[in-house]
Amino acid sequence: MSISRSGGQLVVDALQVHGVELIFGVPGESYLPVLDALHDSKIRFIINRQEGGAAFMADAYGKLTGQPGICFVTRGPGATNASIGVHTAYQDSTPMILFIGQVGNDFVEREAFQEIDYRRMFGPMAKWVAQIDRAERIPEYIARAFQVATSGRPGPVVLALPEDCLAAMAQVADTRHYTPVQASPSATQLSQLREHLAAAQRPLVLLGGTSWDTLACQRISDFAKINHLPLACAFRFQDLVDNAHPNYIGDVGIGINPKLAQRIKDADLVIAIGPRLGEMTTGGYTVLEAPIAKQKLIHIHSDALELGRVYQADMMINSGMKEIAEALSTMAPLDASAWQHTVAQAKADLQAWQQEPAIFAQENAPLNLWQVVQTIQANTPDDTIITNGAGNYATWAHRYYRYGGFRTQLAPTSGAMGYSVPSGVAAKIVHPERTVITFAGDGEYMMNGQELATAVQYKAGLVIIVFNNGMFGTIRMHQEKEFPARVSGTELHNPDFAALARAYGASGEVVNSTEEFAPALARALAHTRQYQLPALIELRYDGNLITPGASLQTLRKMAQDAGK
Ligand SMILES: Cc1ncc(C[n+]2csc(CCOP(=O)(O)OP(=O)(O)O)c2C)c(N)n1
Ligand SMILES: [Mg+2]
Repeated sequence: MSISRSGGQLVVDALQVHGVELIFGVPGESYLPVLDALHDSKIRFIINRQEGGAAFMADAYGKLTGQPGICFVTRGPGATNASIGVHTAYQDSTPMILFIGQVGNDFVEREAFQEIDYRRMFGPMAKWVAQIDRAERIPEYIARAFQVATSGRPGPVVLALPEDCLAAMAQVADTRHYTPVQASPSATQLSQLREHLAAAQRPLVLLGGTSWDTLACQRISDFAKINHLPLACAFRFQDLVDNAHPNYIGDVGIGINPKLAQRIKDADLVIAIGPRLGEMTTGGYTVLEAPIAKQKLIHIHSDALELGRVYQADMMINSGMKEIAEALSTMAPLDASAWQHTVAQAKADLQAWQQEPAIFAQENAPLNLWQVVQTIQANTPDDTIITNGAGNYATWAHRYYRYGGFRTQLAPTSGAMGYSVPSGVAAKIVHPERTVITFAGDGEYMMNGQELATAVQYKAGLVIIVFNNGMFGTIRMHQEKEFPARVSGTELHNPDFAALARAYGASGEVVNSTEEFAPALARALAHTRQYQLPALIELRYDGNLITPGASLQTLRKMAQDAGK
């Protein structure tokens, strides 16, 4: 018979059974037995400054490794703070497990201090929510949590741990390591897919979603190359292909290259491998019309329930990404003479789209943000990880940075602000040997900028670039389009970000002009390497530079001319 262990010890032992080495969180007295068991474990507990930051770090960990990101938080207040990360993991299909200390069973249901019913609170934004009421069942619940978080379409699981359950002693054996389960395409489906492709004139492959790994991405890139297929990536999954790959033709998201949108509309076959086909990836259901697209559509997804949810595709294949990639890598090459020429055309469209926009010259702008991205690209290794949250500043990365391949991009498809800094810090902790550059808006930075303290504490030497335009730019942009010249609720009076960074123990510099940026970046990179401490560069620029294509003034005038 196994020895008697506390609930807290059983939780930590179960995590170790499943290979966990790194976890994130904010402590609470609600889970002291877990904290105590961690004391003698090999698990590294990264202590965050706010649960939103902790949950975003767990999401970033899940995206980077494919293993569930683990986050520990306390009852009601901790859990509510962490919810943004759970929602993001759900929308982004990221494996994650959130453990919450819960009110003991002696007081539960009395609206005890900080009590919330997590099943109801997290029900719509997690794959599975449960409460473990008996210490003997902790190994079973945790094994299932790992199983659920990683199988099919990955996502978040929430487990509540009542105080008395963590304190209780139980004799129970450990489980085995979990085994993620994914579907595979059948031989019949593969031969049908091949027939559709053979009959096509203008096929296009669209990649997205999670449960990929380096080999699967390589296999799909090779499949595209051998068959001369144009390869696009869905919104914020643009690192599934090395962007320098000859077949990569651009990302399908907000502010899509109009030529790429037209190319998808004109395609006669779209093979969507992995993405959910939501409005960000379909131009609000215009590039692919719902429920029946004009193009022939083959939708391949890891979740059977995602297939047919919106699109009644011509073929729907339930498959994991590794499984479909392996299957496609063995497919006999097709005669590509009908479409072979389109790859170079589409690549040329992408390259033209990535040229310097005219706006900086037009506006006589001292700081050229396109040049900023070029400078970053030229001075960092190909495996650099770029992170960002929501905001118009992200466009400069998405459109002009050429991502170096699998897991060089961490960005929330949920469009959550506040993701940039925690994901950057987590990336640097997971991969200390890689360069990490975080793009943050001035609004966005303030939502989780406190995690700079976490970066300093754990010596995570990332570079943070704050795009300070003095406003919630995205909302101001929409405001000018709908209600021109009526600025309301979108202005920001900011602290001195560089001075603030120095107060945290990071380096901090302000850049006002293009010439200042390259030396500032060199100093920041040197600082991160020499001291393993973060560096922040604040870019101060005129808020009129809102998009690469049009200034705020132009948008205002267009709206006024349209009678708004
Ligand atoms: C948590 C959260 N709150 C609010 C929003 C709505 N929102 C989207 S972008 C944006 C403004 C972002 O401002 P900033 O970070 O300064 O970037 P900018 O657009 O100015 O470049 C807001 C408020 C959001 N997406 N997420
Ligand atoms: Mg801003």
